[in-house]
Amino acid sequence: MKFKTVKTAPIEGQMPGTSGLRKKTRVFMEPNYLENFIQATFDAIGGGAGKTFVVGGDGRYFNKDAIQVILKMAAGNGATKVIVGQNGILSTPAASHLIRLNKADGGFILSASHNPGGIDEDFGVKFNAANGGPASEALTAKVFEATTTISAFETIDTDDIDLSRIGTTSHGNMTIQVVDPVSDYQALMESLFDFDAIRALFVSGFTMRFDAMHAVTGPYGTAILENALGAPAGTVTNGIPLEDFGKGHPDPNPIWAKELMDVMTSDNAPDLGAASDGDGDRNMIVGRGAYVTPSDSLAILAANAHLAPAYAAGLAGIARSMPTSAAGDRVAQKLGIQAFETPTGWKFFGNLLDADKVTICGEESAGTGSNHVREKDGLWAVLLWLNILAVRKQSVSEIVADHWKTFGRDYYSRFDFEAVASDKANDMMQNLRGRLDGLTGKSFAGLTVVSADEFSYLDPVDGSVSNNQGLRITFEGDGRAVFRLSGTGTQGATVRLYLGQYSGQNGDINQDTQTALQNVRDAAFEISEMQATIGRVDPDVIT
Ligand code: VG1
Ligand code: CO
Repeated sequence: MKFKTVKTAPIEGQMPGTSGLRKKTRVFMEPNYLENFIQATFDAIGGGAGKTFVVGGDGRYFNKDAIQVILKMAAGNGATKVIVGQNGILSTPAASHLIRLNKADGGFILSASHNPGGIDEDFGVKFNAANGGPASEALTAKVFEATTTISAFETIDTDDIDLSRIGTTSHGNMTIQVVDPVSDYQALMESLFDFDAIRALFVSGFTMRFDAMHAVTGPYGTAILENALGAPAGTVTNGIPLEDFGKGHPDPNPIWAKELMDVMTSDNAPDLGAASDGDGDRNMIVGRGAYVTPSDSLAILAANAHLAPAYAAGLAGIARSMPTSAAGDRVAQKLGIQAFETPTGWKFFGNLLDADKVTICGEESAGTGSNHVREKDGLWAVLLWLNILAVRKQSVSEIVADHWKTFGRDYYSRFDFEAVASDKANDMMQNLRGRLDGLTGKSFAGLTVVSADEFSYLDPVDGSVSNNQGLRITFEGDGRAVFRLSGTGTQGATVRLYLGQYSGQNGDINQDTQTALQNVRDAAFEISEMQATIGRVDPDVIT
């Protein structure tokens, strides 16, 4: 083993987005591309010397190669220890847990989440800090800064390290501990939920289908749902992680998890359907013929969390990202606890969780999680649902209907316009931004604007401010439209339009979602002048 300093030069565009640096896989495979970003991260955290890191990824194409690069660079930068998932596999929440459990100084998670995988698809790298959560905006800014001035990176000369066997090996001054990706995570889940009650639920004949979408949650789902909780073999489908996710799009929503949706709306539908994404931090919940919107799922989990052992003492507070519906806020109000509204991305929940201001957090994009880790956690959400179903002994649709009767219903839908030319998308946002001040009181498609602003967030814990976090317009009659540009895409711009319409306890809570949202949708199209600016009003994906 020999230490080696390799000369390099800055590479443009290494600015992390909502969740790490995401690019086409071939971009990551270009000479020094990954190395530069990893070295910049070590530099931004004050070096790797004497530190412990966790490394793992969702198993997509290039995962194994990237991990070898990172392990060698960790040694080159003087790290003491790296904990890595067997065969390089770790789900995002499991990696977050390992960082916390081992009091590591941080971790590298290799994933582009729900984006497809393969040599012609997407790859990503995320750095999580010592609290187990995504790097703060301040830290990502430092990493980016370091990518613009980099001149060399540190590594070692050695053969590839065998990650197929569990155990600890020495590599010069650094040890590498290969761990089972599932066992510590499973122990954490067992400490949070009433596994006996869930086991009894399955014994009573309750049926479920968990679609791992050929991504990282396969081994987790099989170990926990089938082996530990006694769900019949075959409950987990598409359970073997593949480098290209079976050429699918591992995004758990009714569009991309169509195979599951078809089963859930058929005569043979099991009691519960669930799916997770590429790296295991998202979840979709669907009852027999009843899709639960992620915003509702957050609210329902919060309202019922006390039924699970870990949350029996109640919640400190509830946080949601701004585009997420206010359903969770209504629960917080009833429980007499605080509700927080943060920008999109899990990094903004970290401080609130660390300061014990909130226990449960969620995003409209199918992310829900709690203070057990510092990431959203797909399987955790599924297990909390199962725990609630085991205690309430009602169906998913009964629980949802009961929730709407108590709190009213937040109709919700997101329209995504993908691969829009970046300049056009920016023009559309700039045009709308420039007119926000004059919108209040004006009517669009028959709806009067009550307020219009650009969301900025003042972090109540560290006082930092994050500007430009989405344009939001509220209408008379409790409707809302939000516009923002995605920060996870790898091609052009993705415009997201989030639509919401509240209908109170006495309102009509049984409408078709798109019908209920028609007025806000028409008003949003008119206000944004989308047709004129980006040339389209037909979304690629509606969730
Ligand atoms: C999207 C979602 C956001 C989520 C982020 C990372 O970001 O909207 O809610 O936190 O992905 O999730 P954006 O900027 O594209 O809207 V994951 O599961 O892709 O790591
Ligand atoms: Co994800």
